Order: sequence, then structure tokens, then C-alpha cells
Amino acid sequence: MATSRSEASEKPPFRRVLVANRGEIAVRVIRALRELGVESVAVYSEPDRAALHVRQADHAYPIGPAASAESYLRADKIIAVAKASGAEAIHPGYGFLSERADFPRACKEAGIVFIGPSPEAIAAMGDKVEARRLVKKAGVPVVPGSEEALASDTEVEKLARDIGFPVMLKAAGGGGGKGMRLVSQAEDLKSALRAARSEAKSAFGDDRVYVEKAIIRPRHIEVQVFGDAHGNVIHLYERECSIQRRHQKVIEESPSRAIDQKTREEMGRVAVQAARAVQYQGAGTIEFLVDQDRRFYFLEMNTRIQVEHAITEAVTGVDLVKTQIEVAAGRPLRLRQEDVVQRGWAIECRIYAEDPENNFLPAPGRIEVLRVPSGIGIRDDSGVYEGFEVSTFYDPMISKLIAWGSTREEATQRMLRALHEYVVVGPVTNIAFHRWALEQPDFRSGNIDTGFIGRLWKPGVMGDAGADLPVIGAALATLARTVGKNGSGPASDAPTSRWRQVARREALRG
Ligand code: MV4
Repeated sequence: MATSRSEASEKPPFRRVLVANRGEIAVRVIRALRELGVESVAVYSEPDRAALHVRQADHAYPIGPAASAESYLRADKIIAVAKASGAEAIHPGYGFLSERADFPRACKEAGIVFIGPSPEAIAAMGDKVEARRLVKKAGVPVVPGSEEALASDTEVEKLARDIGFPVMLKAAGGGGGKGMRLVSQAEDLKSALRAARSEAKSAFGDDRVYVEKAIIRPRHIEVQVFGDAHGNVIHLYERECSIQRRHQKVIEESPSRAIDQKTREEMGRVAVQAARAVQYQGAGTIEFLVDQDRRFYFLEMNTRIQVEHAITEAVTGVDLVKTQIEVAAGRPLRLRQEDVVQRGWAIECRIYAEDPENNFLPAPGRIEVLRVPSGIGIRDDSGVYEGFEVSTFYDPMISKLIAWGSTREEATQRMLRALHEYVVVGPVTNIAFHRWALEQPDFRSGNIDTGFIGRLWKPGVMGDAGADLPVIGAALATLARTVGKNGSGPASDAPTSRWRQVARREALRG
């Protein structure tokens, strides 16, 4: 990777940093801190006292009971720990306090650096109508729609008629699909409005809505941006996150098959303009919808590091978390735009403790056996270990599995190989679901959009692939060992390799 300055001889950007998060992202940040020679301070809730982020940090402090509202969301407690521990800065990770404008304000008052954007940038982008207005003024294409949040129903009706159906009603107070309603015809507008307003009211305490032209079967493509304290803003190209379920991303990739080089450069340029509109500092993401004619429209900006940042790291070679920490310390970006190049292809599968056959219901529980894939081109970012209890209190993500290859095909084959190696005994997981998804002809040909799972998936569709042979084998072997140890007989050395299990199955079939 081309760097304008070397990092080897530099002194650490901070002496000690608090990580206000848990799970894989806390581990990810602690790793970056150690590489930079910065001490890490973990915080943890009661059930997390033996979590991986606590084990890996240099210091660790308890902050309360399991419920996030009483621990990881308690800005006051976390700032008190930062002060008591001598941390100079706080990294918020994603989720929890990462996009609350009042948190960086409170950090500033306490004399602590917030590793992220200004409270003004967070607030401006958090208000979806304000964000639309700001970026549109900066020359960024937005979906045709209202300039303001609409308080009266008659205004909404008039605007919807002007735009033309289908339209999308959206909550002004927040994103993520809450309070969103697709309206196909004028007759449905009144009841959709009522539903959207009441959902927005309960989710965001704000029942204002706005209207946009609905984009049918869009693709979700987002651009990674980075700003520093010296007015430099660059982008690190795109990620495609079209494979989602109920607004939860499931599989992401970079680059995207949906755009050509000219569109890619244009989206990057425009994303930088959007970030500049709020004098953005730190890592951010500009989300776009791309329609079937490959036109792109600004959707919203995420003012945090994202779960899927690692696929951008894989194709650009840039450590995004390290860069966050450096720019928060006031250092200029090491990279110029022309230094950023995409090489090869990366895919991420989010491995969850959930049951695809049972409406993807979270499946918490103790991880009895864990075999994590590795080898060429594979990265597994995880916050769990064998013996760890996946709790009901938090997101049931077990890990993010990332495969890099020189082409999309190689990355896909590598991911399938890694999924084949992955063994989790204990909680049910979505590993077999990922194998199924990657084997779909529409995935192979790059024909994906936000309706991919809804269109192709239903319970039972995985058939035999859903029966996870290595998992069954490992579970049997574990059971046999346990019986051997605790019972009267000798410890069993029951086979656990895949081919033996398959061979047995074949034999059973006769
Ligand atoms: C849209 C749209 C179609 N047209 N806006 C969903 C979450 C929220 N952040 C924006 N979303 C959408 N906005 C217009 N004008 C379709 C979606 C949408 C979607 C977007 C990205 C990824 C997955 C999605 C799934 C369903 C709907």
C-alpha cells in the first residue's frame, strides 16, 4: 500500500483509550490500539465479565448489569470510567453510543477525545430530512421527494400525487426502515400515513414523515468516506449490501457488480461532497440506492465505523480503525485519494446464532465446540470462544467471516470452503444458510437486490444442505468424549472429520 508517511518511527497517537463497546468490534478496536502502542481500557456488563474484549484489553472496568440501558448505553458511567482509568479518548464502536450527538458533547465537557465525528455532523445526518437537504445543496443526487418533513396529511397527499405512485413514506426522525411504508396507489395513502406516523412516534418520539419516489427492487451500495481535522476528505470506494433481511445486512461484498468504473468514480466523488457538507471527520458511510437503470440516489449517512468495514480493508489494504484513531488525535490522513486502489474481491458473511428454519429466531446458548476457519484469504472477526455463552441481552452475532480472492469467483469459492470448515456446536447458526445463499445462481451471476432473500428463501428450501454434517459429527464426538470422561469407560476417540461422517451416512443409506 502506498503511504505518504511511515508509521514505524512515530509515537502513539494516545497513551490510553477506552473502548465503549463489546463483542467483535471491541476486540477489533483493542487490536488496532495495541498495534499503535496505545493501552486499551475495556468496559463490561455483568454477563460479559469473561468476554473476549475484557480478556484482551490492558484494563477492564465493570459498568453495570446485563441490560444495555444500564451498562453500555450509560454515557455517565463510561465517562466516569474513562476519567478514573486515565483514558484520553473513547472509541464508541458501532451501535450503543456511537451515533448519539450528546455523547461526543459529554466527552468534550469531560476533556476526553471522542473518536468519531462532531456532534453537529451526527445530529445533521441523524435527521433524515436535514441530511437530504444538506447533501442535495452540495450537489448530491437524492431520490425525488419532499424538501421538508410534512406535518399535515393534505400536504403529503398533494406531494405524493406530484411525485407519482409508487411512493415511500419515511420517518424524519430516524432511519433503518422504521416508520417506512410503500404506497402503490392514492387510495392506500391515508391508512399508510396513519401507520407510518404511529410507528415513527413510538420508535423516535417524532411523528413527522416525508415522501420519496419509491425505487423498485433497489440495490444498496454504500461508499466508505474518511475525513481528518485538516479538511482532507477521501473515499475508499463501495460496498454492496443488497442481501438483507428485515433491514439487517446478511452478506456484503466489495466491489459491487452493479456499477461500472465511471459510476464508481462518480459515486466516490459525490460521497466526498456529502461528507464535506458537514465537515466530516473520521470514518463515515454514504448509503445509496441504485435503481434498475443504474442511477444512484443518496439514502442516508452512517456516522460511525460499520460492521462491514473489513471488506473495504481487504480490498484497499487500509486499516480503517487505526486510521480513525490517528485522525482523532489530529493527525492528517496518510492517504491521498490517488493512493486508494481496489484490489480483488471481498465477501463478508455475518455468522449469527439464529435459526433460519424458525423465522431466524435468535438462538442464544453456550458454545460447546468452536472450530474457526482460517487459511489463505480468510479473516474471522469474532468476540466469542469455546465455552462462551451467547446471551439473550445482545445482538446474537458470533462472528464476521470475510473471504478475499483475486476475483469474485475466487472469493466465493473461498467463502464456501471456510463455511465448510466452520463448526459451532451449541447454538443453532446460519452457517448452512450462507452456503445456500452463495450457491444460488442469482448470487453467482451477481443478480442481487434487496429482495433476494424474500424472493428465494423459505423454510425447508435448503433441503439436505441444512443438515450440518460436521456440526452433527462434532456434537456426537463431544458427547462421546464427555460420556467417556465422566462415565466408566475410556475416553472415546470418535472421528470428527467430515469425510468420515459422510462415509457413515452413505453406509447408513446402504
Ligand atoms: C427506499 C426504498 C425504495 N425507495 N427509499 C430501507 C431502510 C432505509 N434506510 C431505506 N430503505 C429503503 N428506502 C425509496 N425511495 C427501499 C428501501 C429498502 C431497502 C434499502 C436498502 C436495503 C434494503 C432495503 C430493504 C427494503 C427497502
